[in-house]
Amino acid sequence: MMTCCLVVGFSLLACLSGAPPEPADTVTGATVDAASAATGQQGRLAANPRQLQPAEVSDYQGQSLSPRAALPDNSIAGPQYPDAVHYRLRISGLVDRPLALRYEEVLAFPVVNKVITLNCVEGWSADLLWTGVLLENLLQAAGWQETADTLIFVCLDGYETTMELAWALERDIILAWATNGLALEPWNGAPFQVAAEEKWGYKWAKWVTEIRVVREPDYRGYWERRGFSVDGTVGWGYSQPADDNQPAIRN
Ligand SMILES: Nc1nc2c(c(=O)[nH]1)N[C@H]1C(S)=C(S)[C@@H](COP(=O)(O)O)O[C@H]1N2
Ligand SMILES: [Mo]
Repeated sequence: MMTCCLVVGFSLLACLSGAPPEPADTVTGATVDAASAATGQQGRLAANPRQLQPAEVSDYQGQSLSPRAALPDNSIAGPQYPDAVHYRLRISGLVDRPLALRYEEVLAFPVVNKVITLNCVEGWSADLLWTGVLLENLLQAAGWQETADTLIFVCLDGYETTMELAWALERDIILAWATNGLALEPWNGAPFQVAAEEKWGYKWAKWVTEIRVVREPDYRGYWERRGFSVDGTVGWGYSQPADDNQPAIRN
């Protein structure tokens, strides 16, 4: 019954967006309030545009999850409030069809669920259930070009970070719209956060507004310019300059 609501919800969204209906995976026990997601509430993608669960889930398929509230907000400019009416996820650069997708158009892509650990270089980590869409599916829709090798994620707060295109494809990296069964909110990255599996937290771009498909493997985002590695793989050493005035350390 609940699964049924999800499928109906997604078909409805697919119709609204004009995209062909896609078979949706199941988010266990989820329901989707398609109407409020389509219109946005109070003109914003505000708190809980989609109430997926009556409450946050604390375990998923036998794996226990960290509470969302355990995540410290260490972002460069604090919560961001995307505008539901004007918000677009842009996919630009080395693509055949540049896209500007509305929130509900992104949600109409097939749903993927994964429990993933987020590790911040500050020394904390958290295991959450991440729900979203494959970057690969978004990139397919835009038709990425052979020459591309890097994705630059541009965010509402001016933050930027990158990911190797091959990594995004091989590791089935998702652009997440929910954690622990609840939609992302302005305090934790709404509408979308990159769940950058096996990469340090600074690679998990929040409040994403644009994915630039480029051939620029050495491009440095916000923290990369301040000395953190471009690759950002967890477990590899990272080095941070003593202050921002020092030249950035190369990978
Ligand atoms: N737009 C944006 N994304 C961002 C950041 C930021 O400041 N701005 N901080 C990064 C860092 S350093 C970390 S550790 C993670 C934290 O993600 P969380 O809020 O889901 O724990 O977000 C990353 N994504
Ligand atoms: Mo971080």
